[in-house]
Amino acid sequence: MKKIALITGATSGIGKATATKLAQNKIDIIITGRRKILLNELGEKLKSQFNVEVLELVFDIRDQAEVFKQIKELPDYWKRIDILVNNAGLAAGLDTFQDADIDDWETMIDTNVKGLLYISKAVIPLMIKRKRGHIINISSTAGKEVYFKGNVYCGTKHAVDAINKAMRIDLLEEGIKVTSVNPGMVETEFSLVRFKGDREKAGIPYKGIKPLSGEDVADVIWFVLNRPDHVNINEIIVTPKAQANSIYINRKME
Ligand code: NDP
Ligand code: 8X3
Repeated sequence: MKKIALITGATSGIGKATATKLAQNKIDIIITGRRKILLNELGEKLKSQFNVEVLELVFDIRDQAEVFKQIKELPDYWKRIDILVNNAGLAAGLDTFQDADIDDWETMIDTNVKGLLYISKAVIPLMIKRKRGHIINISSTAGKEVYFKGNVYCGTKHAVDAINKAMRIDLLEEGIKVTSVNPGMVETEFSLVRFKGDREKAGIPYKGIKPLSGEDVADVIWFVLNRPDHVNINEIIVTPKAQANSIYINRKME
């Protein structure tokens, strides 16, 4: 029987690349995000290119009631979720604590932490019923070290790191694997979103280095998912060669 994966935030970047990688490997995919057109485009492409089933769910992960409704109303076939990739997330702004916009903080906490909790809480009972499943939580190097002006974004990713560990303990008896994938700098829409559409500012973090691509992270996710059943990778940190961690970056390599 074919496996089913649900990937949040599949309209771009890491989520889109992961959906593509899993579809390439004949996994049926539920893709989610707010941008309907992008989801539809990706859905059509995956279906025609890889001959898999794709279900597109358009919703805002911050909307608790909507998240639970979407999962509850899944057709029976799609309720057999084997893999949940908790990927939807963002950074909003890069400011000192004293200058940061409180709305940006709310957005990051509501999306990166609360959204991840809602979708997990909705999907996990389906996995428990089948005593199987694998949850991949996309954290970050920002969940390992705090950097200047990263304050609340780093806080949300540290929270994901802690939630990841907690999930693994609580789900141990249920036969469900839990892994965090912690990437360093990946060139996606992330920086453009963080700097609210300012392309010049968005390019600055990647100056002088070759960042990871969404596909690089998708490869790591596939490696994690593709271990034998008795093996779990608890967490994995992946950075560009030019990055030692959140703080130390060699910009003279390129
Ligand atoms: P992108 O901006 O390219 O993708 C983010 C995805 O999240 C989009 O598909 C977006 O979909 C979705 N999303 C954002 N907010 C919401 C929301 N409220 N409801 C539903 N979906 C939402 O960034 P990345 O691919 O880089 O980011 C993916 C994850 O990886 C994030 O959790 C990020 O924190 C993490 N990460 C990124 C790194 C990087 O350097 N890029 C490094 C380490 C971790 P839509 O806008 O259509 O709703
Ligand atoms: C995204 C990576 O370094 O911009 O999580 O915070 S970083």
